Amino acid sequence: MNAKYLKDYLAPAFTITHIDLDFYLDGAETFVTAKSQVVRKDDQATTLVLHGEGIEIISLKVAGVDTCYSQEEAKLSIETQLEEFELEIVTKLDPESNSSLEGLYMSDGAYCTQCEAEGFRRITYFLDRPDVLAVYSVRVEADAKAFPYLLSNGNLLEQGETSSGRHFVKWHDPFPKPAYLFALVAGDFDLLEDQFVTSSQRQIKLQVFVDKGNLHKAHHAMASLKKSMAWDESRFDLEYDLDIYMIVAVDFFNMGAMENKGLNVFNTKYVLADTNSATDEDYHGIESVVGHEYFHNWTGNRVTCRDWFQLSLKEGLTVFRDQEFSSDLGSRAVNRIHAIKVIKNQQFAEDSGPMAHPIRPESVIEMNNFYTVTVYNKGAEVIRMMHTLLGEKSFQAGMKLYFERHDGQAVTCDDFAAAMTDASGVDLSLFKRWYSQSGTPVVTVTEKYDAKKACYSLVIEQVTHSTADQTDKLALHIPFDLELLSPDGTSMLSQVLNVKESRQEFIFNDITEQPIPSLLQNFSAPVKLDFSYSVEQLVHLMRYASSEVARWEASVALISQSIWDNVANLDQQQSMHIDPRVTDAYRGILLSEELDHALVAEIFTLPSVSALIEQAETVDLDALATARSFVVEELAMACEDELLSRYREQASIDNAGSRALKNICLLLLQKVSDDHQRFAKVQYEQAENMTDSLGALLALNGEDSSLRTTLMSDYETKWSETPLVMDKWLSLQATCASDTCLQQLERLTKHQSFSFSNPNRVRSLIGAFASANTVQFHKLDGSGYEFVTDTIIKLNKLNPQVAARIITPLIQFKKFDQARQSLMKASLKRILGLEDLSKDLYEKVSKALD
Ligand code: BAL
Ligand code: ZN
Repeated sequence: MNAKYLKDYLAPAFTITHIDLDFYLDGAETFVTAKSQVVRKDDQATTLVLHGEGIEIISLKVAGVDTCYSQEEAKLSIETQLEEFELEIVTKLDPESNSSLEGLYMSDGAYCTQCEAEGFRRITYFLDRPDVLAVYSVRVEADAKAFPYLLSNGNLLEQGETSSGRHFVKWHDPFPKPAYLFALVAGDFDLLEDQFVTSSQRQIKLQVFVDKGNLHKAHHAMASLKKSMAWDESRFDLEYDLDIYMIVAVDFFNMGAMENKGLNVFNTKYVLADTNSATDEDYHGIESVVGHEYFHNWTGNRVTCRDWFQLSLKEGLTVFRDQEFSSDLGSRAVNRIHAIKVIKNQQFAEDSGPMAHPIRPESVIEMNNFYTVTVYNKGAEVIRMMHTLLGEKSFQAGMKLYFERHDGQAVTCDDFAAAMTDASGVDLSLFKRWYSQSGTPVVTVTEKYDAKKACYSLVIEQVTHSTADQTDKLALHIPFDLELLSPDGTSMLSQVLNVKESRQEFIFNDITEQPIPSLLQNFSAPVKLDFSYSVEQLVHLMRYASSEVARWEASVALISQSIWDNVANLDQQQSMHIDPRVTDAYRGILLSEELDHALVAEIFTLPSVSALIEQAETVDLDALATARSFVVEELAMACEDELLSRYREQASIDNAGSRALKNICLLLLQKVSDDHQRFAKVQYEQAENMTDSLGALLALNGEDSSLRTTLMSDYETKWSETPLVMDKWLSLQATCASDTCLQQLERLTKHQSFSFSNPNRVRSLIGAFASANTVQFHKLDGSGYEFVTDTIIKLNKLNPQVAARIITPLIQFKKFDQARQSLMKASLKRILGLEDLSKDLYEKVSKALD
């Protein structure tokens, strides 16, 4: 299985300017007629090479004449001397047996498509690459009763009846687009309609389609869409362009959602919500994903990627935009904390594992493997750093210039950076290394203070260690946000330093007292900070840092230090203990009146075992888990009174921040005494929303108990007919700390609420187990690895994309002891030995075993 390389990019020899698609939808007898207007771009080219996979050709005509072609490895070649011609291809598809959920497939009785990255080639033979932009006209015909709604991109042109109970609809999308943005949906839905009036007074019809009976759960998605449209106008001066914007929610979907022009297809998880069935976190996720897909209309659709190596051009930028949207609408600090956790807990792991790649990868075997936290989330951090360097005004000038230059084009990350540079005058030439260099820089800081001269200095050194994909690393341009606090907690200085070399010294004069530095504030660059903070300094930062994010960072550093100290104690066979200054600092947070409840909840959400693993080079997992449990219990015991009073205080307050705080207090109280189970029982029984129900169950999920069994069973009975709500139950089972967890999971793979063919179900049960139940997954008898491996093998043919997603924790074995490494490698070898191994799995497993 061959890799493709960025360095080999060639502009297309032919392009397609228009395509007329005719879909005759009829189960296993589905036909697609595609008439493409092909134009030669390269005078020398005489072979038109099209992409196509897993589809049957019924006929192929060039300029109206049946024509010979050759086929080899998902490519079809036609010899031609013509400059411009119509290519007509009829293909036959079987959407019902398409379990990969790429191309045209069925989701619960509805036809739908997923074409990014390379799904369109499973519909017809085409130039399926993002730099071929065509105008699409689409006719869809199907049975009128079973499929009353026939949807595609753009504006609706015409509809009518055909013979024997069938009907058709014609759509036209005036904006040229790459094939990955094509979409079709045919089905029977409930429809929520609304409208949005743009800043230039155009009326846009808004439609959200959901499965029958779910209309009452579509309102939050609709409200989020309207907020997104208004926000993109006010913050980015970007207006919607078509007359209609449609969202369709489907239960079978590999991704979260897809930004097809004018017709977004969404995973139900990011549309359906009411307070009974969805948590505050779900509500937030919906707002953020609806925003993300909407923002793609400009950053992705109007200006798209030249090739898939440039994926971060649209994804990094759009994640940055959705993060800003959430931060402008909600708590900036809490949103930032969530984004930082993704980088530290997941992206750093990717960077230090076998799939390390820069945000603009240089080689790819299966593109679906590169929809990663690196391309998306580190990509967003790179945009955020540009924003820090340029400031909001110049950044917006850069965006304006980017659209002026490139509207309607397929471009590169370099084109984006050039627009930013040209609009701002800021030299980004060194900064652009972030696009090509993988790995996480380690930034080591040492401080010096000369009281006599009132001079404080910081030496900042950076090094990026070699990664699986690259050995030679260069110094990066790192915006390093710094605050100096005086011993009484006042801010003495706040500044962003430009770190550009391997070693730099920064000198600050007139610093009359020894300051406490708040380093890399707001996580101003995606790097690992190495600074020997004392307990006193961290406690000071928790109390006084101006930035709420810095206070949270200090709390994570403080508690982590305490856990690692106890790992060392265990290694040396010494008893464990916790410094009272740590528990006092945490108690101080609970006693503080001024802090936002959501922020307090974040501070008390103590780092998970997997987050702690990312702080170390190698790990003794058993000692780490023991030390963590000890510290969490000690902290909870030391704060019991405050946790109880905070819990009681929030009980009746109806907002998300208070619920988050209440639920984390409840969870920590369970570590103190079984007596506190009664709070969980009452909360579950009296819950008026899913956040409270789930909060109670999560609090009890730390161990087996008869109460847990009773409540889990009650929940199962209550929600057995609501798949998204049962997903939460599956995840609770998968992340239960009990030693019997795995036996339970094996039984649950046969539960009526579970199905291997639905990605949401697989992610909720097996994905959650592998990624979030670190201790049980890494059990020394290898049973966790075996269980996940069996699932991956089952999914290899059924849905390779999902298989390759859930394998991630299994390929990240380097930090573990030899015994675990051997077991994990043996599992990977079992996968590598499969006949018909998918490209998706091959790429990850072969790199891991390399
Ligand atoms: N483009 C794939 C889904 C998303 O990132 O919006
Ligand atoms: Zn996206």
